[in-house]
Amino acid sequence: MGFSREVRSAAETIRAAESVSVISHIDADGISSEAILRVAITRAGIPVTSHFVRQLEPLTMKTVPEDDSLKVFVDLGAGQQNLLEERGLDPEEVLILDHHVSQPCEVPYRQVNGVPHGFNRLSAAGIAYFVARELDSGNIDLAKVAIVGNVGDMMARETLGLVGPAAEIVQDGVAHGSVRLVRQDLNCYGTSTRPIHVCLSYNDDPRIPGITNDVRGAERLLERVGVSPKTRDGRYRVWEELEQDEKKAITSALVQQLLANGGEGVDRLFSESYIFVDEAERSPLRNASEFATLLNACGRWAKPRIGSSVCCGNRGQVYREAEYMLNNHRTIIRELLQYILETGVTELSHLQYLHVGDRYPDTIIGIGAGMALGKLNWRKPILIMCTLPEDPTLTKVSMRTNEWSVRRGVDLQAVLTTASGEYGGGGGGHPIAAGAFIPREAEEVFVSRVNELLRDQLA
Ligand SMILES: [Mn+2]
Repeated sequence: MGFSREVRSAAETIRAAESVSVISHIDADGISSEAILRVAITRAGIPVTSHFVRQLEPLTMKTVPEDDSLKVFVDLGAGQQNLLEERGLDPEEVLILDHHVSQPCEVPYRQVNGVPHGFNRLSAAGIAYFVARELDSGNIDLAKVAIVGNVGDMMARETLGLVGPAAEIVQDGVAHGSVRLVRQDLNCYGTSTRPIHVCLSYNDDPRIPGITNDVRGAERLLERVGVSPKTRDGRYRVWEELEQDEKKAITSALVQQLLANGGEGVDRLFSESYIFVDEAERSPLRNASEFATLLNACGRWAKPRIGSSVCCGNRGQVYREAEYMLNNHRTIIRELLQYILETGVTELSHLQYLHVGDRYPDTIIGIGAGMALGKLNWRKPILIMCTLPEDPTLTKVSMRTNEWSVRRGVDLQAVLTTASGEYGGGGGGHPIAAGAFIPREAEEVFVSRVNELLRDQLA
């Protein structure tokens, strides 16, 4: 069955349901997927309830209600069909909307998934969106939320913009009027909220000598090209509000800085960005990547419903709570970063690593690892381990690297999948960021195995 037919048939399945239960994941993609489905199903006049899980495993299967609703698994389910089977779920009461690789299964559960059709850069929120649009063409107002999910799941990262069916969603958002597509924007995080020099100095894709990790260097660059970092009334300006010629002056200077250092990364200086014109300027909801961070903050601190509610357009008290989650998230990540830098990492030939014990929740150690990498030896991938309070026999592993290493052949997903598999664990992710669970007693041998695999990749 072609992808469009899968989408049409999923919409028919939903339309025919008496009631729907949505089971989704707590990250930005899962939260936005759930919001899209809940809004679209409610608009279709069908009662819907939602359930969030950190991951679908035997323990969390109990959140799947035992009733005769249609169970829509989104951003999960494809790889856990054995759990649905074990639970005895009938193919008639299940619909899977996922973008992860499917696990072979005896029961023919219905599924919409871009992967078998070669759409590898379409996240679950994208699939949920196509189903929602099939339910009612009026649902194109949800394109914006789908873009947040796709960007949050790094679908735009390698290609410097959304491609394939995800690019069609961007076009819908533009047609609807809620999305502004900027084709050649600065490839930088925080363009709607951070002071320009901070925004520039935090960026390491591409890594710019004299700017990356150097706030003073970034300030001097602004001075040199004559762009005032502040408004007349003394407030720091953000990238989004600069005049065209000011942006041009800065990017030209950045290109020169890169060329003066060998020219590596010039091709990654620009990327598409997606601005939400109906959101307040200088707010974290103003562009797709910052909106995604807000959702991740809600999810990682066990408040996915707050994030979902913001996706549905709720502001006021709900938005204040989401903002609180975001600020709290950032404070704790700063503490974690401080902890990593103060404790120090152990360096192996191709890897640096640290065990943070139970000091920080496993949902944020990857982010801390990513931030620490820029301040440590950024040429070596970083691996952070932590213990899981709910299961002391398991260790969570998070790894981060940068585009510089990926271009040289590093693939963290491959490394962690292989190494964790050898010790009876499991892992996944992306070349640049990946995670795994391993048995606690294997920690030491696991780390040296990862180092060996990285050495092989770079050979
Ligand atoms: Mn996803």
